[in-house]
Amino acid sequence: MADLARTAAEMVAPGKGVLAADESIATMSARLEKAGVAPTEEHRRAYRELLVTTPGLARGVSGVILCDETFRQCVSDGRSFPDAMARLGLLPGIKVDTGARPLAGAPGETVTEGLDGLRERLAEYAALGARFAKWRAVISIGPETRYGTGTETDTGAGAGLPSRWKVRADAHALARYAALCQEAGIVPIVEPEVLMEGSHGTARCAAVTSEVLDEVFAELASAGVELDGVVLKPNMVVPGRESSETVTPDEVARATVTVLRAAVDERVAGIAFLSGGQRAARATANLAAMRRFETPWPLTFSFGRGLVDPALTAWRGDPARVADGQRALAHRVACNTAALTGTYTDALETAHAA
Ligand code: 5MM
Repeated sequence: MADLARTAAEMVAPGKGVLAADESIATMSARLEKAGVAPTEEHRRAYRELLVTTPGLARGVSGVILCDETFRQCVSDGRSFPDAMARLGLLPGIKVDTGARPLAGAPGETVTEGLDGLRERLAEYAALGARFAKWRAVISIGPETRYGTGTETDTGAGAGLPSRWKVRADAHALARYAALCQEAGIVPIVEPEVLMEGSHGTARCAAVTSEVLDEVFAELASAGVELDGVVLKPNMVVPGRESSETVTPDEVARATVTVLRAAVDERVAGIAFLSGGQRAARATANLAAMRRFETPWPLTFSFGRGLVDPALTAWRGDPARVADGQRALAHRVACNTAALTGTYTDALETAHAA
């Protein structure tokens, strides 16, 4: 167990975060197409090589999460991605869930799958060099039910979601995954993501995030998961994308830390936020604002889009623009590292564009 706790502490070491580059083949292909790049296996590989070989990446990034395809690919010098990363001082991580599928008994809701054969897959990933893993549950917030008012939102699609059954099913799967990871000597990133899609306000996001985290920690306890060998990857508490509510980074930080303090066990090794589709600079500003609050665990980033979107746009599949893509990623890492150390400013944010 001491090894797991050491690895988890390394993942959330001061001034460092985790890069999520584990988009599934379908998601990565869609993002490449949107950027005007043909969605081939070689482009997915080349893009991930650009990311992990960014000069100086390990100064602000402790580890990188990859998907199965990338984990088995090689960088240009012939080394496997996990080997190349280890040499670059980056912990290799692997996404082991197989995605969200419709949940029987919960119309319109999903459960994240991937437990079948997971023990064997984890043993193989450990042999290939995986030091940590990730499993993401996705929770949608539907319109609030207001029984008896006769309005359309009472019974409209998704009203009242998430259901208890969905929350329990995802929490149970996360705990079984986490226990299997620890058995294999791999640190689990536990990611219950409450999505930003919807018109709900901050209060509803806070209530749903609390409910989800309470259930996750109850299940982790039932499964005997050692919390100092776990990194939690939650959403920030923010209003839905279609909400008219506006909030400042300080308000996001206060709402988020309040929920986490009440729900997250103090023994957890650290908390690494996802960006959730927020604008990259906004996710960083929110993270910077979290520093004003004391917490029993280190807080950091495990952004996907919030780190890599500008790099993909700068690269656009052109080998001559690899250095541009790497500069864009290095800039986002520098901004987020500054957010962690209290040196994030508007000037730093705009420095790269200038
Ligand atoms: C990088 O994207 C991850 C994999 O997504 P799919 O399995 O849907 O292809 C995703 O789990 C990501 O790690 C989290 O959503 C956090 O990423 P963001 O972009 O929200 O920080």
